[in-house]
Amino acid sequence: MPQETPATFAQPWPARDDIRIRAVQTIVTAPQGIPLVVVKIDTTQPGLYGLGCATFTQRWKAVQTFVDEHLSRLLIGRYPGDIGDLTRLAAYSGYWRGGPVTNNAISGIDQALWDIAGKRAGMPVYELLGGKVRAAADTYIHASGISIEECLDQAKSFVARGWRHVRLQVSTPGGGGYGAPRLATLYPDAPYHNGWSARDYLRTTPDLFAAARESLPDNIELLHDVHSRLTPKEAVLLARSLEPYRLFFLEDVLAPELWDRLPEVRAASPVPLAVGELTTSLGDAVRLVRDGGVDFIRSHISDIGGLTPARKVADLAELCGVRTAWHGPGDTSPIGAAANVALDVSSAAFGIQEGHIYNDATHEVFPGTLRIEDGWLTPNDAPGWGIDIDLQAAANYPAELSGHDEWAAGVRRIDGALEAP
Ligand code: GCO
Ligand code: MG
Repeated sequence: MPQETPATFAQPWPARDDIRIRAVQTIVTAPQGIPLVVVKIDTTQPGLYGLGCATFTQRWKAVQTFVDEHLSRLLIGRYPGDIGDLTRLAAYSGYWRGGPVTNNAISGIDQALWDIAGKRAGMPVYELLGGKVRAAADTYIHASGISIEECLDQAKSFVARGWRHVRLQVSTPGGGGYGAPRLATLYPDAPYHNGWSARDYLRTTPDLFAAARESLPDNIELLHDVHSRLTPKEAVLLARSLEPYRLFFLEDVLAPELWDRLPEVRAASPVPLAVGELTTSLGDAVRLVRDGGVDFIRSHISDIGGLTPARKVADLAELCGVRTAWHGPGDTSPIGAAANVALDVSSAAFGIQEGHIYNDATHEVFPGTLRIEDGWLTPNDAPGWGIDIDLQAAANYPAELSGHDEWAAGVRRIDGALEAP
């Protein structure tokens, strides 16, 4: 049972009833080998609790401490319906704001409070947001391979299972490639044998898409993730070389440090650009949408503070003609995935949703986890997120430190210089 802490911070105004936050705890579990962080908020009403995604898989211990030691005492005794005030308090009380640790901690609280609000209203969260503007969210899925052939075989199997959008990644020489298995080095004489070469990546990537257009049905949409590795000029060269293959989007051509250059790259790019999984504040996301740097905004919503800020981004995107493609990889808990879908079906700015196939163990830990069917994600109609957690099952999958550190340590150019992972 979560530990009960005495109320420290008084309710600032009379609440409309006497339900109060009783306990706040983080749960860390790794049913698919990836540490997932979830915040559980219990209330004084027996059986009424909420769950929120706080997954910063690489630094989960920091998020856990942040919630359990710093934020929970601000919340105990407060009325759970004051979501705006409670999340602003969580942010302002630290004085310095933003960043993935802070925002994931706040997101855990924010999404758990939305879950409670839905359960109290007897409504799914998408309905609290104004209700559906579409029946379901179309998703894209990741196909990858050590060779072009292997990648396209996987893509074909996804198409056969109903997907209309497939992201293609193929291995590049050395250990630093993104999104596909490691390949033996081609650079035995270089200072760092397992390095990654932007030059070779730019030369070979169009071959993958040329082959895809020849062997996949013509109506299938193709996507690709660069993972922040290029200079602005290289980004334009890649985008132009991919023009004949009609990409749905080209993702993360530049690292966040270079985002000021996105408008010029976008202006010169014949393919739509998707950016944003590395936004770590609402302000970052707003600048990308407002300043003309992106065709698709794809924040990881717990990294900008949860549903409350993300719905503002969705509204701004609608007004600016930008579409959403919320980040939804395996380091998003099923609660976070449900939050993505609640936004997807309730926002006119929806573009596409990144899909992830959760394994059986994840379904066991999180009953109600959404399943992609024929490429579509349909929200759960149960109140709140409609997703539960089995604490005993969660404990059967203890988390270890993320393997991302080991991988990132090897992402280097062939001269040995570290590269953005
Ligand atoms: C994506 C991403 C992820 C990230 C991962 C980092 O587009 O899905 O780039 O796969 O690399 O979330 O932890
Ligand atoms: Mg990405």
